[in-house]
This record gives sequence, C-alpha cells and structure tokens, in this order.
Amino acid sequence: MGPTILLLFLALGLLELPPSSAQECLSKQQVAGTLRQIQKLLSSHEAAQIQSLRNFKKQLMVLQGTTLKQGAKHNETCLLPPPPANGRRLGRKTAVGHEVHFVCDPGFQLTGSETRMCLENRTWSGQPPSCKNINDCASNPCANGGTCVDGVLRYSCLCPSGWSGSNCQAPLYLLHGAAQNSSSFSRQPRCADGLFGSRQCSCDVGFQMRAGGICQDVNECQLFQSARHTRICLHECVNVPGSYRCICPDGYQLQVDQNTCNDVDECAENQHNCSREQTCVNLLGGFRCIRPECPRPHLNTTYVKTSPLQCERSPCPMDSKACQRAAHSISFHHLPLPSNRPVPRVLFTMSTSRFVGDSLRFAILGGNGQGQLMVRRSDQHTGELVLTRPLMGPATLEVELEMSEFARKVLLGKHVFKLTVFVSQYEF
Ligand SMILES: [Ca+2]
Ligand SMILES: [Ca+2]
Repeated sequence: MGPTILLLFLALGLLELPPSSAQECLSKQQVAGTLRQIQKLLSSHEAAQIQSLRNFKKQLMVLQGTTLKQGAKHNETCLLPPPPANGRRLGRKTAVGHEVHFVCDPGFQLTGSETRMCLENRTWSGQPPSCKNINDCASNPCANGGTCVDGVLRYSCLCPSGWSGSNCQAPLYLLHGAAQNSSSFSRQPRCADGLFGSRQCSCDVGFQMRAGGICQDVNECQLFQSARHTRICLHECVNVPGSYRCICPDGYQLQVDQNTCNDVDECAENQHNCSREQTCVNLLGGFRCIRPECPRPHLNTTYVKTSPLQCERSPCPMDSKACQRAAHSISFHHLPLPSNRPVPRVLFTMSTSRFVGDSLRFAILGGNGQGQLMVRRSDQHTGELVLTRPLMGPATLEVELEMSEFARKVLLGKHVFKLTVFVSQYEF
C-alpha cells in the first residue's frame, strides 16, 4: 500500500506545482496520461483489496465451520436411556444416528419401543419401553367361577366352594372318594340259599365282600391311579359306586376310551369369541385371539400386511441401505405344545418357496427361549428349530428366527419368523 500512496502524493504534488517551476514545460497531455496511470493503479489496488478481503472471509468461514463441527461432535450424543424393569438394554452407543434395543425377561412382554435411535435434537426416538408381565389369565383358564391369579409364566386358580382341581373343573363331592362313607358305596350282598342249608352270597361288579358280610365298593382310583404304570386315567380319577370315572381338565374332552383327554379345538368348532380382525389360535386346553402387527415404519422401511399372519416389505427407496438390509417378509407362527415333552424335538421348520440363491443361513435373533432352543440345517433348503431342554407349562415362549438367502456369498434377502410356543399346563 505504501508505494501507491507515495505515487499518489507525487502525482498530486506535480499538479500543484506553480507554472513558473521547471515542471512548467509538462504538457496537458502528459498530465492526463499520468492521471490515467494513477487511476489504473487505484483500480487494480481496489480489486486486489477486495480479493484479499474475500479470501480472508472464506478462511474465516472455514474456521468457523470446523469449530462448530468439533463442538457439535462432542455434544451430539443422547443420554443413555435406562433399561426397563424386568428387561435389558442392548447397545451402548449414544451418538446421533445410533440405536439401542430393549428386550424383556421371560414371562414379560415389551410395550413401547423395541428400538430407539438418538436423533439430531439429542432425544431418543419412539417411546420409553416397559416390560409387563404376560397375562397368563388372558384365556380365562379357571372354570366354574374360579378366580385366576396371574404369575410369571404361570397362573393359579382360586376355586369357589364345592369345586377343586387346578382349573376348578372338578366338583368336590366326586373327588378321590370324598363320598366314600356314603351309603351307595356299601351294599348288601346278593345271597341265595343252597342245598343242605348253605347260603351263598356275592357282590355286584365293582364291589367286594368285607368283614361283616357287607359289599364295599372297590376304590379303583386309590388302587391304580397313583402309580404311573398302572394309571387308569390320563388326568384325574373319580371313584364312583361300583366303578370309577376319568375327568378331564377344562378345555379337554374325554375320549371314547373313557381314559384319555383330547383338547377341544375351539377355533375349528367355532367356540371362540375372537373378533373379525383377530385370528383364533387353538391351544391345548384353551385358545387365544391374536392380531399380530407389522413393524412400524423405520429408516425408510415399511411393511404391509399381506395376510393376517404375514407382513411383506414395501419397495425400498433407491438409496436406502437400511431398508435393503431389512427382512423381506415377517411371518407369525403359533405352536401349542404339551408340557414336559421329551427332547431333542423339532418344533419348527423353515424353508423358502422362492429360493433363488445357492445357500441359506439360519439364526435365532431373540426371544425368551434362548438356552432351550437351537437352530440347525436339515438340508440345503431347510432349517429346523430344535427344543433342547424340556419345557414345563403353563408357559409362553417367544422366539424370533431369521433365514438369510445368499447367492455367491451376496445377501439376496432375509425372512423373519416370529414363533410363539404355548406350553400347556399338562403333558397332553
Ligand atoms: Ca369304585
Ligand atoms: Ca383348545
């Protein structure tokens, strides 16, 4: 800047010289030329100044941006949400865009959001999760006005007077010879006078002669029911005069053999109270009305219900990797299972009808059956879920299975199977 100002003063000085000085001989043209030069000089100087100011401004902006980013990076985290009571939190990353997941302990059902994402405003998406005890009384298992008391993975019935049994299904007067002293359990023998004054007496079928010449009912239940190998009734035995009767728990029907109990299929026999929107699922000893929901839209991934028990993924936006990685289909399956079944036992088979890849992989994604279940491949196109430890009922087991389809090690698609195993209270 210095030389330019000097030049400017020089030029001004030249202009102010008296006409009598040595410079007097400078022509008007020469002065005009000098002025033009000074003007040019000033213009170029002005341009250079503007350019340098612009550069400076740019640098300042870059610097500002970096400082803001660094500050933001440091602050762009959410406060780690606490795990729900009777459940766990999976994942610890709290930066914006990261997700944490929640699962409940066995016997508890998650309400709220299963997955939450740290949003730009540093709050978590969705709703805080909570784990609620699965209502084992939902199927109203207590008969004859019994009151159901819900427990973790089980229930118990408080029976009104006159009723007994685990589901209040048995009238008290019938149980285990409670009416043993009743007069109908002892009878007079049938006697006939024989030759030479002899007298022959006998008892009716189901009675035997006791001391004092009285026919007493045989208590078949007491004699045979207590030992497993001599059991005469699958469930409970009731002694009656001259015979015995087997009774079944509520929700079961005594078969023609008068011994075994078969589940009543309330769904097939239209004995359910499910609404039109619900699907009736037959259980051993009861039924359930269900209405599975598709996952809510998340990260450009949406699902539509293609049948009451199936969700299919809608087409993904071109650039959404999260959507492309999500399962193509989610299907819901319900399996009734008697208590204490021998193991190992195949519970569920997975395969795909639209198999186009060269290999399938199977995995258990989650649920409350871990430690009791495993997946294995049964052939190239089929996988099996195997029960490895006996399950004691009543219990509800939930398991989420994933089948991934590959072609030359490239993932073609995933299918998720959501399986609920309803373990009955009894071994039938
Ligand atoms: Ca009897
Ligand atoms: Ca049933």
